[in-house]
Amino acid sequence: MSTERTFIAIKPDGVQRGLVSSILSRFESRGYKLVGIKLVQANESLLREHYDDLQSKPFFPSLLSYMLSGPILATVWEGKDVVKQGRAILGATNPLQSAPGTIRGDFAIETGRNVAHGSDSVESANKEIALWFKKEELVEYKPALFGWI
Ligand code: RTP
Repeated sequence: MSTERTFIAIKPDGVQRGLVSSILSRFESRGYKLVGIKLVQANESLLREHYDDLQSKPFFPSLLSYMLSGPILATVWEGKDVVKQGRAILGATNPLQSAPGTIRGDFAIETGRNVAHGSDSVESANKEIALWFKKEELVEYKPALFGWI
């Protein structure tokens, strides 16, 4: 793999509110390349592993039931600085602090229903991609028109 990758998930509220295409288009139009995508009904063990560092937090049980409440759209994006830029495109975790123009700043009003997730470092991205995707579910390709990405 020559360029950086990140894991972006559209959470159950994002899927159920019909925000999938609006959220994906922000990454596409920024210039990032989609290399993996699938709809997943997560189970508790997957989510406990994904949110391993949050298991002792008081909000963890409600986070778990939120993330189990419906399918999640799991995606992997590739491109320059995509981990940091992905977080910027998402906006702050708490929608009160997310700037308008970001995904959370435009679509969310509660931390506990903040429509999407993005990896917070290259290390977490690699861990999360390996957790949510099998190697063969990620597609290597060179976009015909945008070889510069
Ligand atoms: P995410 O993993 O979803 O991208 O969020 P994040 O890194 O911006 O924030 P993190 O602190 O890792 O929290 C993960 C998710 O847990 C829920 N949360 N609820 N009620 C609360 O105080 C609270 N704090 C966090 C949010 O859904 C948050 O995105």
